[in-house]
Amino acid sequence: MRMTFRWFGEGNDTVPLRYITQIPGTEGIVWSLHDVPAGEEWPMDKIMEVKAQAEAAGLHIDVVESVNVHEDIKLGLPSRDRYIHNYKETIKKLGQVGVKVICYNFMPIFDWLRTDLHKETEDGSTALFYEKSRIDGTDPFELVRVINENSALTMPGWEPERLQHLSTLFEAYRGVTEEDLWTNLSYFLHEIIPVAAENGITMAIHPDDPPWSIFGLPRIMTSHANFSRFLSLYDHPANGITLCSGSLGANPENDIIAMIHDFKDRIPFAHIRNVRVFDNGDFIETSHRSQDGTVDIAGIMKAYHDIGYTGYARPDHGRHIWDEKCRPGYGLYDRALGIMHLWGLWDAYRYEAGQGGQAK
Ligand code: DNO
Ligand code: MN
Repeated sequence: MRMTFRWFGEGNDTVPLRYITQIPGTEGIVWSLHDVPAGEEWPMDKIMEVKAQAEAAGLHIDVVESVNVHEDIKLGLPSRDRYIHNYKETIKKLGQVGVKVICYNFMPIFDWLRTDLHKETEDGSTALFYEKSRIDGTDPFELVRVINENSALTMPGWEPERLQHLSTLFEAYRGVTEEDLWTNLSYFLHEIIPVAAENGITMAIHPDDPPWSIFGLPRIMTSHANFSRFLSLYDHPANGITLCSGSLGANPENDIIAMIHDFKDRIPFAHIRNVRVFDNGDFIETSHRSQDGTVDIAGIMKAYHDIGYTGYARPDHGRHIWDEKCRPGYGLYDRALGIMHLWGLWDAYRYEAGQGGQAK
């Protein structure tokens, strides 16, 4: 397992790179060019800038999250070919600088969605929270306004420039079904996977978060069956999955341990985090420990251990603890604790299997 840490870029993240280097066993950043709009080709000089910064801190840039997919591609519009062309050019450039995995998602309009970015918990920490009834009965425009007002830093997928076109986007998705989305995803994969393969890159789709339809928009990367279907759309090792335990775990019917075993050769990147799901469908993000949420993180790490996982991993979101001021979900403290918990489990399983306490 190769541990990484998401970093949003100089001036765009509260965590300095040298702090990341100091987290035990953490070898690389998970990065993106957050100021390049979806659909545009990434400029080489900006890619090189991040590479130089990371390497100066002793970290690699093997994993990119995300190269965002333009809405016209998800919608299957004729203009998609221009954006797919740009996507391929970006893949080629990332291959040239040694990137190995590109994480992306295929969610219409919204990336991950929560109703509260700072929900107070019993111990005084705050965490990302999803209140189902508020989403079910809410006007999406109002929600976007509130979320953006409460966030000091713009979150990926929530760029104000993009969201001001929200009504046009909703209009465009009217009548687009899940089957349409599958067709458009398949078209995209057939275009980009060969380019990724030629350039030494594995594409890794992220599950939808939460893994169900919101505001009537279609969502397909939600379940075991749908991930199987995804892998068979283009059956090639360069067509992989970012297995995110927190996103999939928001639906307790998802058996993540079974997915790790069934998809074992197709998981280049693991997001590992816990959530607590309540009976009414609400969920809150918690510490990584199995006891603190409803996702069995210890069982998940055992599964990764048992398949001999050699891919990349990151702790994904954390709570906001010790009064840290940070991007929602992306502080230093809880994610660093998460990494140590994951390594603790990993090392114990290795030790137990006679693979040595000091093995990687
Ligand atoms: C949620 C997070 C997401 C993820 C993007 C990937 O679990 O990991 O923000 O980064 O959806 O494209
Ligand atoms: Mn994730």
